[in-house]
Amino acid sequence: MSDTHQVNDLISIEMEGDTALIRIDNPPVNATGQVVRQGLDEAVARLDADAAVKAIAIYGAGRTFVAGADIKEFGKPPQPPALPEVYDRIEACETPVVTVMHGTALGGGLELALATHARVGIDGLRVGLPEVALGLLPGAGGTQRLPRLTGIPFALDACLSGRHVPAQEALEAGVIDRLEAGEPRDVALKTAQDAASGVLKTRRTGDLEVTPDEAALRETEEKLRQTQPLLFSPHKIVECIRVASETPLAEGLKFERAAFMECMDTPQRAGLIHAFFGERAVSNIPEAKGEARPIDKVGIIGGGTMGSGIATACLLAGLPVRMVEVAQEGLDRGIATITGNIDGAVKRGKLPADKRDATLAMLEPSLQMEDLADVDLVVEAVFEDMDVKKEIFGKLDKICKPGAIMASNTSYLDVNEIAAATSRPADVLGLHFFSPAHVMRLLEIVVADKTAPDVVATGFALAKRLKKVGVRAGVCDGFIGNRILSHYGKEAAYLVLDGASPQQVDSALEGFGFAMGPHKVGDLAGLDIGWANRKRKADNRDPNERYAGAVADRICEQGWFGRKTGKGYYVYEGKDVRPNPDVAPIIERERQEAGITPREFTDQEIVDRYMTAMISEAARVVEDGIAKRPLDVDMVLLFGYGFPRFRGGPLHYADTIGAAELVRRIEGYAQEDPHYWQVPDILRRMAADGTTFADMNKGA
Ligand code: 3H9
Repeated sequence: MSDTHQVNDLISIEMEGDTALIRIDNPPVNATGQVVRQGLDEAVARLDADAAVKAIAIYGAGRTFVAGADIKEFGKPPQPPALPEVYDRIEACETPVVTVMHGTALGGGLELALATHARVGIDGLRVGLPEVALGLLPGAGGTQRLPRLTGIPFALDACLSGRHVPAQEALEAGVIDRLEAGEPRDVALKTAQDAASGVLKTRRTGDLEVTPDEAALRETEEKLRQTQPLLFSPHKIVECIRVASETPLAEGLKFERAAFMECMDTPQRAGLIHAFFGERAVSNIPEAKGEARPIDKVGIIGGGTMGSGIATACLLAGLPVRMVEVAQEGLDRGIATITGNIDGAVKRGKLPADKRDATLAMLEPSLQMEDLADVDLVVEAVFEDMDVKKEIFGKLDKICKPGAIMASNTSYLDVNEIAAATSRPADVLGLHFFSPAHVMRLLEIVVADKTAPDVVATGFALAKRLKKVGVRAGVCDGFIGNRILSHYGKEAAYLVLDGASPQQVDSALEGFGFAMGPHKVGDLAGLDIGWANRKRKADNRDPNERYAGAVADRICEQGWFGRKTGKGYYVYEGKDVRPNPDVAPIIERERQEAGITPREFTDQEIVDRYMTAMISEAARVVEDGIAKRPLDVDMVLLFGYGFPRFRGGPLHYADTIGAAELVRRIEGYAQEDPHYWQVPDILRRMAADGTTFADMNKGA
């Protein structure tokens, strides 16, 4: 007979003969918030004091074991008991305590298991210490106990990659002692009985010694210095693991705790946690939650880089694709690109090799638009020309079945105008993918005036299916991302005209954390794209605006479009990349023609001006309602534009500067160029009432 009682709302104890089962029930992911910590502490203390209890097993209710500490508590005043203290008390118990894990055991969840005296995984389990992705380190014993079980190389890899380790690998590495099948409660009972009878060996992890491995530590330190010089927590992780190999557990835990608190105090931790919740919050809007239309087959118009990338993304998600091109040559090129993409996915381990052929077989190439009659969604991905797009949508209107969704992958154009070319604008929206579309995670879901709610919901459902981060955007030139980009892109050009070199601008921004500076990005994307865009807008150029495209235009006139032509701002020869020596004279001539006396900029000035420009336009995008919340802008920049994740996004970063300082900066810059530098009204209001973008995220 079992006898169950609640320790508190989230923790219960079930007695089965001389064994006890502790159940953690804190949906959705059993995070160890204060009530869980308190309940666990009480339950274990009570059972350990009971001489009739021969073994204790801890398991989780619901879809997963414990996914870690409760991230929502971070940055707030800590509430006792602290997680490491609870775990130390569990490890110290006289009664054997074992853990049974299912789903994912992550961070503080795995650390709980490491502090118990044996660990059993249920098939399908994944374990990991992903704290590094939050700017933290495993702070409840993970850096000290894991190397005692697995050795240093495995612990370094687990803590620095944060990856979710499959159960079999965890078993082989010594993280878990057994792998079993069954329901968590049943396996927990059997495990407790085995521990009580001695069939399952139990021991304290802290009693084990770490095998020293100086070479692995040195090599990792050196690699991190080169690859992650700006991040704080990875370096601290290595320090902690080194200490684990040199000192007894108690001292190591003290060191780890201090290092964890240091990480907790960094702005990187705040930025990365903003990114964690932002990624989830973008789809936490009523429009995303409505009923979606079923999508079983996708049509794609255009086999260029974008069309092929979108087709690849759909195929990898198991969605059949019909791809239409106007000429056989274009179709062949598209098929070749998709085949290459799929082979790349196999090589990178994204697709099992035995699924390659079946995945490619879901692609149906066609030269007839009429073949799109049976698809549920069409994504048009031809070049940016309004007349061409209108013609295509006019045809689609006649071809597509009732209820089919018609989407444009336009990156700038007016989706209302495109929708008006059909008799069913409610079925039209923008789905703006980012190149390469099978790799980049951002999808802007552009909602036009007449787009139906279930069409918007389908956009979000598609993003989820393609494992993308779908962000709602309103209609304007460039939507969220490209509108902001075209503004701060000008500042990069002004900096060069006024005295910085393209290389200095790039290296200053790489020093801030961008993977690549704007000129390298331009070379990679193709300078001809911006050139075409500037020509498109030439007739409507504002005479008061300082022209930013002069240098880039001269470069393009030489036929230098960046990487694909071997030359742009840089020269590309194999792996060798160096500044293009012919660009400096071009810049010089443009400065002379504009009567500019070049001046020196420090890297900090470059970063300040560039970031202030980005923040200004990002603020206006929120003010105009193109983005619903500041966090939507942040996620667009993080997932589509290489913004450094540890800085959280431009508007999260803006809060670290403060609205008043931003206004002061813009007013200062405006003395040179009052047209470009204008204080957004929203920023002025925020400066006056002392509010932040974070406040707006909370309110929305
Ligand atoms: C840590 O443990 C520190 C310790 O070392 C030391 C402490 C002293 N807390 O992702 P999903 C929410 S640091 C609070 O959509 P999935 C999430 O926001 C922690 N909330 O589901 C979402 O809420 P909503 C180390 C959390 O099935 C809901 O749960 N651990 C937490 O795609 C569902 O999440 C990690 O970093 C949390 N820890 O993926 C693991 N986790 O529905 C972080 C999730 O309101 N978590 N939520 O939007 C994950 O990686 C994934 O959530 C997981 C499930 C793989 C577990």
